[in-house]
Amino acid sequence: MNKEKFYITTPIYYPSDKLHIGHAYTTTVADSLARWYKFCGKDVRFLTGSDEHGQKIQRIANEKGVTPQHYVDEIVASFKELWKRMNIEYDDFIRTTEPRHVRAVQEVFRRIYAKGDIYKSKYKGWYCTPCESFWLENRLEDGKCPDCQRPVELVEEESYFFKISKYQDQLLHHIETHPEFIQPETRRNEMVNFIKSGLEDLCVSRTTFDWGIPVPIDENHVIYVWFDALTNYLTAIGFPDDEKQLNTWWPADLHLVGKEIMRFHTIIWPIILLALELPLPKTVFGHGWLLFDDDKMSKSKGNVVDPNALIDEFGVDPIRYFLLREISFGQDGNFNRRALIERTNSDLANDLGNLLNRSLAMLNKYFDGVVPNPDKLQDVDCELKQFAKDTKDKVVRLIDELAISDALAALWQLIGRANKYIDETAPWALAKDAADHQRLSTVMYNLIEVQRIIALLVKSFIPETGVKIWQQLGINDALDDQLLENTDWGGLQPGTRTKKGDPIFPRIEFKEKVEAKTAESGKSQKQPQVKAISDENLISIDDFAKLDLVIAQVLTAEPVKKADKLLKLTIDTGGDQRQIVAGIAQHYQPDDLIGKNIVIVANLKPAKLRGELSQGMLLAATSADGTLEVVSVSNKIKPGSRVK
Ligand code: ME8
Repeated sequence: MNKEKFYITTPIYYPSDKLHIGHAYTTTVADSLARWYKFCGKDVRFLTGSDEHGQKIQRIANEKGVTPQHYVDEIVASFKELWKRMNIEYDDFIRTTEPRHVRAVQEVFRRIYAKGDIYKSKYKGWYCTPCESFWLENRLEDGKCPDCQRPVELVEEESYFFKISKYQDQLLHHIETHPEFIQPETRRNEMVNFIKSGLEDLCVSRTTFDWGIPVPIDENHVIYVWFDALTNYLTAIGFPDDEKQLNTWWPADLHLVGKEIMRFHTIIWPIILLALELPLPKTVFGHGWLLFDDDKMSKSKGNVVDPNALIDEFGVDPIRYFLLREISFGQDGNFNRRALIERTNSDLANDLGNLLNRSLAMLNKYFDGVVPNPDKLQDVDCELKQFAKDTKDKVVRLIDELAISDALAALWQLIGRANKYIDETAPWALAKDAADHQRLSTVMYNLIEVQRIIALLVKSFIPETGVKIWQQLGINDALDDQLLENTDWGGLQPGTRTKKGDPIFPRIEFKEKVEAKTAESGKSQKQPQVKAISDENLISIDDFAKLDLVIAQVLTAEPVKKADKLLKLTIDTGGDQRQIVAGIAQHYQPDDLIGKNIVIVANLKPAKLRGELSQGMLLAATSADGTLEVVSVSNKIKPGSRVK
């Protein structure tokens, strides 16, 4: 049997310090996709590793008074420990100091040199050591690195140059004819503009330090660290010795990288491959940054979040789930402790955890914990069964589109549907009458069966939770052997003895009180005065740009129980759905809002109001007589449009 292959990679990280949550983000996404495609029956290879050469590492080792090798060995051990704790199941971990890699990089250099595409000359220009990138004067911004805004150094040295300009048109043609090559589209446009502004030949060797792979034809030079690092994707699949392995896995299906290193992966790397006459990777996806207080996390800014400390506090799956669900893949997103706790409590403890707990408690009570035989299905059962099937199809499609957060949102709709099924079928009422015994059997079977399917669909993303649910369901078949096809309805064997355990996600108590900011729009009955313009209340355009004001369409609206001022709305923000809670119940009938295109602050910290999660705030204005009107625009403006 010939399985379809899937080769996925993360960047290989610099061991310039311990890893932070930003690195964990890319690697968690890659791990989840690798697990998902294995589950879908593909032959998957998942590569990560460490980028150990270069001036930056040599300097740090010197400062610490140890050899670079000694220094990287220690840090790389901490990388591997972290990945183990995060349940990252890579197939290979490549270190650029390994002999297999040195051989591969030297061979790439040799081949391109033999082709006449590498020549010796002199470099005079700027260098950003944190990014390990060369810059010509005209690309600098305020004399600083345009990527990281840090100071650059003047470098003047003999260098080998790679004629990348020669491949400019060929690369542009490839990008234009392969829309899937650079994703998301905004990054493609940035890269195309960069290429069109003209590519300069690239320095591919250095002489002012020696922590690198020697140029095979000139021992005075070491190979430029990015030329070295990018080659890792070939080394790990046997280049140059193992043709068969290389042909099996190359081209890579997906290089996942942060947006700041797209230039290396979509310009320099493809041109190296064009020069080697090898096919180009199918997709390079440049995801957004994880921000902390709206600023990029970085070691030099000292605002990094340590994943080990988070795992100690919350366990691994809340972190994996938060990263995958909270951040729309491709866009920047804030890391926020409060939001992590909210997500854990609402989605994991309430929705998923309680579903399992309630169901198994009832099964213990009514059937001694043993799954009964189902009888005829009624409409409500068929609906649940269809919902499970539709969810599976939707998740398959969304993951293929790399819409990971949306895929999890869809999965949680199924969890919500299963919780609703309990309320609709009221097993406790059926249990009161012996005449309803068959019906109770069917309901309890369905309830456990839908959770078998849920366990299979979530296990790629939150693997520890998948295992915990599976164990409590008491299913004997090994979870690792289960594939997508096992999610068809009816796979659960009647007679299975479940093993109810502790709640899989205990609720996390907040230390501070959650502010109810989102409800405040409807509270004030007084006509507010517009403040006169004065220096104290002026904001800069940058302050305004922090607000993510978005058009959203109201899909559903309903009152919040025991809160006479609140309405909860499901809104479409252009491809994503979310819930907001607003203090407008005394001014609007829920039905009047459905279909309206409202304006929301989309990047407001989520909050819980009367137990309901609110992810954003709508804008509204109050008139002199106290009536309130929600700000809205016509339906000509599509949901997701930005208000500027
Ligand atoms: O660039 N948000 O290594 P690196 C999201 N060695 N992702 C982040 C992040 C953040 N705040 N911070 C880091 C290098 N990352 C090179 C790569 S590949 C041939 C060589 C993730 O240690 C993201 O994937 O600086 C980013 O591209 C990568 O870590 C940079 O890691």
